[in-house]
Amino acid sequence: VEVVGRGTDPFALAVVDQVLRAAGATTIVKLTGDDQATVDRDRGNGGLVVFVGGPAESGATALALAALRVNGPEGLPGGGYVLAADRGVIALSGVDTTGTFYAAHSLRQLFVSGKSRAFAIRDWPAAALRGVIEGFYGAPWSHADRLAQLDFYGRTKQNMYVYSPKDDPFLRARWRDQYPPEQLELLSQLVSRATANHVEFTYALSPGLSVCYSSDADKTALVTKFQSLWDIGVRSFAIPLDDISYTRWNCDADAAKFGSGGAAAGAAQAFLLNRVQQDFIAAHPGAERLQTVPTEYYDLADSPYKTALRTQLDKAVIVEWTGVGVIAGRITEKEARQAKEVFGHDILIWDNYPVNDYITERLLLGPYIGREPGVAKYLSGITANPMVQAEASKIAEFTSGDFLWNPDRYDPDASWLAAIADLAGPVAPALKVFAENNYSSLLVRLETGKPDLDSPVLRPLLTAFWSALENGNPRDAAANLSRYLTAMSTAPGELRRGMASNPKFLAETGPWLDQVGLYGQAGDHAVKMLLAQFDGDGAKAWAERGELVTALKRAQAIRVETSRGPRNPSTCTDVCVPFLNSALATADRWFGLPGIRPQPTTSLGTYTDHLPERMVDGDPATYYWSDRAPRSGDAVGIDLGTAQPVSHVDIAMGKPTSPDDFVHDGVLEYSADGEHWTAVKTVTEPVISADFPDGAKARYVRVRSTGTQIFWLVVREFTVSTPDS
Ligand code: LTM
Repeated sequence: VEVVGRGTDPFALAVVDQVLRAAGATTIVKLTGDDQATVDRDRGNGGLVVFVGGPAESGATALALAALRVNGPEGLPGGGYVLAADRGVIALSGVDTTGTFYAAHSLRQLFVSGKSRAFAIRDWPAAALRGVIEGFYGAPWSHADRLAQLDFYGRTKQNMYVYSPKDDPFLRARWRDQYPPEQLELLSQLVSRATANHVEFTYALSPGLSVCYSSDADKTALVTKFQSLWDIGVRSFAIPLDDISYTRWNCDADAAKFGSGGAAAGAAQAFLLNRVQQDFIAAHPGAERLQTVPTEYYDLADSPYKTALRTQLDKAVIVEWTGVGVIAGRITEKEARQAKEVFGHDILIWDNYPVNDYITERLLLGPYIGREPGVAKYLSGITANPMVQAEASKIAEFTSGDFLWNPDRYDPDASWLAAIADLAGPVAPALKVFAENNYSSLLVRLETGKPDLDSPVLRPLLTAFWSALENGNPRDAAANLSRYLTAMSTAPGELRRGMASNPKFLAETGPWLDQVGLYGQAGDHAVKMLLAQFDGDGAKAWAERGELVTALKRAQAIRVETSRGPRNPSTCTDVCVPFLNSALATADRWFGLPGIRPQPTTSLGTYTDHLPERMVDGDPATYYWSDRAPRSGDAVGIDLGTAQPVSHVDIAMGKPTSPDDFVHDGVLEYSADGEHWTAVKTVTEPVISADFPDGAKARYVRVRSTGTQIFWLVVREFTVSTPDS
């Protein structure tokens, strides 16, 4: 029996229904608690009686709590609740309807975990605003992604979603245009789903690329657009002004009215925002507070721009800030307090984690770290900016939501394991292996001030294996290492089978899954190769070497299309490839092969998929292509892994269709330690063939530009020979 009131939250009730049915209830009777006699009679019938609704929703729950000797939720912050159970009675009582909804989700968690039948929980969030801002560059999330996200926020007790995808034309490039009806209908579905999950849907319009701040017409265009969203139920609005120029006006009228410089930009933005605040937000009872992202969103240094915002922007407006740095490694309590002072407004953090639009070859699957618990005291809240990969973002989102609920008790590692279990269910162990090989980010651990690195489990296993091999007793360490490498190689298959009901996750992570699997395979062959060599079994070692090289090549040939062009995924970063190269170098010494396995080095970026690896792939038809012309000091070359005797170098730059793409003015040089360099010859031609001086030892060989070049750089092959090769 469910005992409800007239105001009981229907969405909380739906969750309770699901929980009871999943627990085996076949008949659920709903009674209104207003009729105490009815409730008493039913309790006498011996069924489970569930009271749903806080003081504002149902009068009956208070009586049930009193009978259970548990205090009600009165006085808790918004979203707080009391959940209690004993002797066939369960009571869910939120301080508001959101609190009751959260109580229902906590009940679900308790039922799933099979924990005790008698409990009394009093729970509330530390931060008022907790959620996600879809604010990245690149392909916006799909409608299905967003619906799934909103459900996820609801059950992880996050109450905010900001709709701000940079590449939705109706938000930035064509911000003045009204949505076509079919798109408005989709937004309307998102708003309804957000409501059902007690999530505030914030609509963020970014006019900064073309707006004329002083123009009546543009203010009207903004308000008209907001009104169209208000009409479909949106009650929360933002005007982000990040990633725009404030040294250039979009109209002469702004120059005439505000002048120039940072103070003028702040004044212009405050002028427009204040008008929207007055003409739209204040004129719409029920509207949430307006939010903005200032153009200086990434630091704490006071400036004429920030002074203008601080003194002229309406105090009702909430200002978003990313912490110190666009991707803040850590955010301290002190910084949060300073942000409030410097910007002079309530602060909402736009946290650029796990967003990967600036490193599209990586997935960021580690936990949320580096934010001091005390930040919640000074902030309105935090919204995390996620990855293009919506489903994979849930790992980090789960943990940031967890932090915001109770930062003092937050344990990133425990939260991360819970996030993985939540996403993968029975195949959580495989997801854990996958995630720990896509783990590093720019965030740092509060305890150490250092970032998490990729492959935290694999690293010590490798170290133990190398030292055991050197000590002549490699079996146990090899077995431990192989067990983990096998888990890496089987993880893709296990996840593809075990998470078949989440095809989106599998599709968006596919190239990374394949690569982790192949590195696992290659690593396993490396261990077998080195053990065979240890046993003196050359034939087996050679066969394993072949398998290793095949798997490594396949891993490095994987491509993923991203907003920054095609990329080779980067998993197990700085661990797998160096291990495989060292294993090959060790084996090749034993086989009597030259043992040179150069890694490409470059100070330049890469144009599309013409990756640096292509200058060491032995194929002159493929090439590395820089993404700009080399400046003085830029260099391209190879790293041989260890300092060793070198005899000759051949370099082929340029290509038939871009014959000038070479270093016209440079020097060829080598170094054993990367610090002290010896020049071999000056470089003025695209093709170089040179001998090293007798007795030369090098780990690094490079061509360094000594002047500013006009042309980009193509390197087809960069080959170094040893005296015995
Ligand atoms: O961080 C902000 C306020 N703006 C942009 C984001 O849209 C972008 O996703 C991140 C990460 O590249 N950096 C920004 O500057």
